Amino acid sequence: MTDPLVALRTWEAPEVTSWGRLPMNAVDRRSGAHSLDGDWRFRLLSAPDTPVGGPWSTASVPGAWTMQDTDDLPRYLNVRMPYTEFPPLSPADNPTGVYEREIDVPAEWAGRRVVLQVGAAESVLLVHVDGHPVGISKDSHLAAEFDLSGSVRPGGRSVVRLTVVKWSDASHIEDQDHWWHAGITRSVLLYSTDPLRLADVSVRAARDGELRVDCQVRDSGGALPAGWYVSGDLDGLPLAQDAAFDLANAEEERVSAFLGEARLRARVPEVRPWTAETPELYGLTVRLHRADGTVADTSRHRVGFRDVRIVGRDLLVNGERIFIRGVNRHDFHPLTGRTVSYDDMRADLVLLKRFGFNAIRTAHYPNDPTLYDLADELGFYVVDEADIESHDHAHEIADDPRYLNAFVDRVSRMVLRDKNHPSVIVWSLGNESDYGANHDAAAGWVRRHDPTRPLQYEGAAKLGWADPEVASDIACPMYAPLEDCVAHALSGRQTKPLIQCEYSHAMGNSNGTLADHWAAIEATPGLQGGFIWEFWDHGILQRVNDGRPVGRGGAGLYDNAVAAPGHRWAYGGDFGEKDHDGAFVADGVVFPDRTPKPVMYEHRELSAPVRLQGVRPDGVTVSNHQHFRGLEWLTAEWELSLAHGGTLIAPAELPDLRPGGTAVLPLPFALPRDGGEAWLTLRVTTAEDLPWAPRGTPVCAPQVRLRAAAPAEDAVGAGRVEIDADGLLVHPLLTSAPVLSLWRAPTDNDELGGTALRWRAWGLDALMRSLVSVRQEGDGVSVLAEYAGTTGVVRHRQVFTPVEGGLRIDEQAELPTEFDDVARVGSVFETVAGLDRMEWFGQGPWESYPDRSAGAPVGHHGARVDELFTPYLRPQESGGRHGVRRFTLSAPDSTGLAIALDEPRQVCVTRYRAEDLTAVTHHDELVPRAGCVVHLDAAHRGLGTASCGPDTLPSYLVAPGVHRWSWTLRVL
Ligand code: IPT
Repeated sequence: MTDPLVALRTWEAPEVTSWGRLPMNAVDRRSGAHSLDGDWRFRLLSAPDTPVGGPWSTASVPGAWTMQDTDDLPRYLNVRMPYTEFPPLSPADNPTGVYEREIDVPAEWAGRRVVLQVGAAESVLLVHVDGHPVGISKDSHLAAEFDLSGSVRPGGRSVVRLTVVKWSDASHIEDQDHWWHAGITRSVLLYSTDPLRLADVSVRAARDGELRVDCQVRDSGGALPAGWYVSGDLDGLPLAQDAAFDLANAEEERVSAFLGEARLRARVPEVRPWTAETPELYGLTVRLHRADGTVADTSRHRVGFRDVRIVGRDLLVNGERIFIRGVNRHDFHPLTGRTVSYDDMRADLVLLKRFGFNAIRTAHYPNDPTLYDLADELGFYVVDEADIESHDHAHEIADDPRYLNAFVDRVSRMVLRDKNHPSVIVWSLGNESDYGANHDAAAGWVRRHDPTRPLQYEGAAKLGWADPEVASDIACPMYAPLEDCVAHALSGRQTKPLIQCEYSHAMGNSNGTLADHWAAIEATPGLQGGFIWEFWDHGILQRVNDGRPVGRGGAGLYDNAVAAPGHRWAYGGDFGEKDHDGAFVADGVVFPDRTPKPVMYEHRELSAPVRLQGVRPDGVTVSNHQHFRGLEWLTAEWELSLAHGGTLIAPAELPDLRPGGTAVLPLPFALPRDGGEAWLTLRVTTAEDLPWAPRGTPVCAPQVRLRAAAPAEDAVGAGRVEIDADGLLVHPLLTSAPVLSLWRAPTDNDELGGTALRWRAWGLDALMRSLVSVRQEGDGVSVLAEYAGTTGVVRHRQVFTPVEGGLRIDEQAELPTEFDDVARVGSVFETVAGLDRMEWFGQGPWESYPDRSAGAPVGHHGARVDELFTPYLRPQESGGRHGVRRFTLSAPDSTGLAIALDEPRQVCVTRYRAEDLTAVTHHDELVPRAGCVVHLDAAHRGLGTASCGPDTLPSYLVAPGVHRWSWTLRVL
């Protein structure tokens, strides 16, 4: 007999969002459930209507089959669909996974209701039990539940078959920017309930301690039995029945009611409100009783008391205008694709807390349910986003009535699932799906069902940031230029909070101008922050020899951002896809193994809860930049860095400051007369063990300059300058003499923003040097050379003068007007092998660039040269240090080079030439050179975020005209 679920081709029917699926609810069923996770029998068919035959293999659940041992591999495309069929159609070649296993239904479940929960299946789930159709579900990122009571026998054994169709009408609205996978990606459970049960529990808990709990009750028989009632307590405090729902009065009518409703209330005295800074949770237990008082059902919830409101153009949490220091987060893992364990999710959030993030947008679908528990517990504001992105066919679908039900279904089921989480402060209708009637229908449902939270949708907001008609309470643009945001806030026309749903695209070496954004946000009423795109670099751990994903067994095969030999982080195109969007999938603030990229340190400093406001004669002004708490959870220590005197440490006493408060602390050190440039840093760490950080975890290190550098005079030296026939410096420790460099290995921003194209057109990557003259000048030698590109010529003069202990090199480069935006102007040279350590006085210790340097304090820093390079997935300019005053490169026996710069400069020391980096596509292909490749830059272009969004600001561009720099070179 033909299977009706197959015969109806439900995977090409957007009107069918489910069949036989139970309504979504927020009742907690985890305790007492039987896990069906593990190995299932598995067959991969080429299409859903292919007869199921052939031998079984096994697949692990939860898990995408694209990350297991099948020929259907992960595939990365951003906007474009991976096939040409128009919605709602699917390609004929449509991988379909058939999962099967036996379930034993306990005999004790006799008389109870038996429910199957499938955590997530991508993209259509068809359920059969013992060959009979039970149900259908769509939405790859929400659970589906089915009542199996009529299909299974307590004490008996049944066969459950879950058929998962990869491509469907639903794929057209799940066209998000990440890998395409398929399979059962979240856990599968079997549980039982009493026929009389809690159908849903809705909690409202306000910051004044007012608690309201609405319970829905159902019975399998349809009519409810007489006399049932609900009770509850909050950490032992009993809840009262609401009079309006007084069962005693209503009992007669309700005896045969189909849906029971009960409302419980409490007023919690001296409530401790929930905020992301103070994630105070209370334990709520709700019990459903039979008429004789015995308990038929129980549900446990954690409750946070808080309010979210928009007043004027401000988003307020508990009455305070908060800042959203957010990140976009996908459910991602380099070994499993989409399946994330509790430990993985916790590790994600712990890391975000440690780096100053306080908000998450669940891009672009409801994340794993556990994430919200962790966000409640650790303290994050969540923008919860529905699983709707129709990017490639956005315009057609937004108003297509066939998809109307799917839009409302996806948004409403998310709200029904997540409504009780205090962390969720805003609902989002989805991403990149144009704007149409289907959105308004979904928005209407949310506004009616949950008037306690604002709603946002970028696709609506972009029609007018202040437009009251569109379905968005928040102006939530993506990648809006900073000046447009500031102009809007200052225009007098702003009516809604401005919080960018995506900004500062973290692809490769990126996130330039983050500090400029935050300076503007903190200074401009109306701006409240945004969500960086994004948390992860979605590199999949791949074996290089056979090109297969490593899968779950790969835990030991990466470390400190780098994949083990023979492995790499795969991005688009690495699994043989013809059409793909390359490394655009690797655009996170952490590497695929969760190692923080340098931008994380920048972010940590920009979100510092404690700031130094400046130096006064009587001390340093310290301020509390939090919204809700004092500084008692922090401890600190002063550090004084002297350019010529090392580092001094002194204990610091943090003042008792309310949010927004300031105090003047006396200067902890008397400045020594001869220490030169001096910087005072407040090193702030956690004072006690916190759920997300052990005591002593760094929180921020605000810094002020106490004294500027005095101009240095180099004593005349007696040495000789040796110049070869090409006018190049000859030096025993240099294998390649200093020459002019205007080029960097293009970053992803340089490439995708189009700047690198101009550089190549100008020939900056292969300048032709020709010697013009060599002249004796006083004690020194002056060398003039020309560097010809394809369209312009740069004149470059170097004057080498002996100074005490070495040489001074004064350089000047004159850029023609056509070279109006180059990567750098500076010197590049290479050293002999063996100089493996760099010590410097300047900004550090992590990588920094002119427009991403706020998180790197000035001080004495040191590292192995190999550690200076940041292993971005696609090799590019990397490893720079901003504001370097002087440095040494030394061998273990302390011999080596000492370089001092005339001013703080951008310096980069790595094992790679720019052309080494451009010659390869993945980090594992790089072969380090034995010596050091050293760049000293008079000027270096900012990084910006032009791979998706604005380029750097004009002030970080390298202008044409004359550039001068000088430095000394000494042997240690
Ligand atoms: C925007 C998307 O919302 C996000 O999913 C991701 O693709 C990001 O950009 C870039 O990585 S859409 C983009 C076309 C503006």
